[in-house]
Amino acid sequence: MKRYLKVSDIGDLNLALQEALEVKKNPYAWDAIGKNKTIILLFFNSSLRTRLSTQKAAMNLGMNVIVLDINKDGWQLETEFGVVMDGDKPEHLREAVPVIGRYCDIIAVRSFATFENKEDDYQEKILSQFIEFAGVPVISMESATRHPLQAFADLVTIEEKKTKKKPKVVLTWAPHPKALPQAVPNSFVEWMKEADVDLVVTHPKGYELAPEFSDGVTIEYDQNKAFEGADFVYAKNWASYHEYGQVLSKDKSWTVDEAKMALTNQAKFMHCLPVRRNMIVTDEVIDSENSIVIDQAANRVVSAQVVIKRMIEYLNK
Ligand code: SN0
Repeated sequence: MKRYLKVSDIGDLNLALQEALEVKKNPYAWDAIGKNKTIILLFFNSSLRTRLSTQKAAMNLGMNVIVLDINKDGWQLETEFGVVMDGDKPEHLREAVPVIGRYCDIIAVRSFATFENKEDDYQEKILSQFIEFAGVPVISMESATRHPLQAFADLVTIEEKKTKKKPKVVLTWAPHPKALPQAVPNSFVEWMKEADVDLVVTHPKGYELAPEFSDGVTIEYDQNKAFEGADFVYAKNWASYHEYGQVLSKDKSWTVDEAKMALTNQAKFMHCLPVRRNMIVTDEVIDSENSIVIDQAANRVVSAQVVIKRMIEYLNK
């Protein structure tokens, strides 16, 4: 695997799932394949799970790991082309990325949507410079439009926890004080469309995802109706796509609570974390036996390890 940015990069989902379960059962079976290979985890934004799980996955494969928080260490990077660099950014990505590519065999990068400009975000202005100039394989650790390591871990979690062949999976918008990216819901929908699940997305009007993700997906604007018979409830906030980056609602009637979970088929509760308690979900629901958010986070090591393993196999060919 040469790059990992979206669902199509993983190929057959059943094969990926099989490999994930093998890796989970025996995480150290490939502990020599990454010897003398270096991965850099480069962050433009905060991280807990992504940083730790990706580092752990790389270590399980015997790799050397460099972590760089570009806002704290290194030069502030210019990302616009053709600008006179007379401001506070001493270095351009155009040099920084290929330099890093000479030191590292794999570059993993996190760069969230900035919400400054819809086109820039949806054309992946930052990530695409990494792909173009790195000269080595690139992994997205959440880009402006997608979070594929999360979605893969979510799929593994659903596969492990499901009690029927084709579970009903509901992605629900929930309120949040800030404007959050669409990356997590975009990727979740992108993956669930290809998985063997019955997917329903529910959100207030105005929160429709970009057409490339929402096309062909069942949208139910009545959250209670959407929850009926659900086997999995995945909560997430996102800012509006159509009124780009706007918070159109903070309606607490969308918070996932026990009354809503009672409408489901004893659904498992999922969230990618970090989660705002009593905004997105009540304490009672996230602390209940049906909450699988910690298992979901644990599977982040598994998804990262499959991806890095496939990249090392590609490099070692
Ligand atoms: C990020 C997001 O894309 O929604 C990362 C999720 C994996 N979440 C946040 O930035 C949460 C920040 C907050 O203030 O709650």
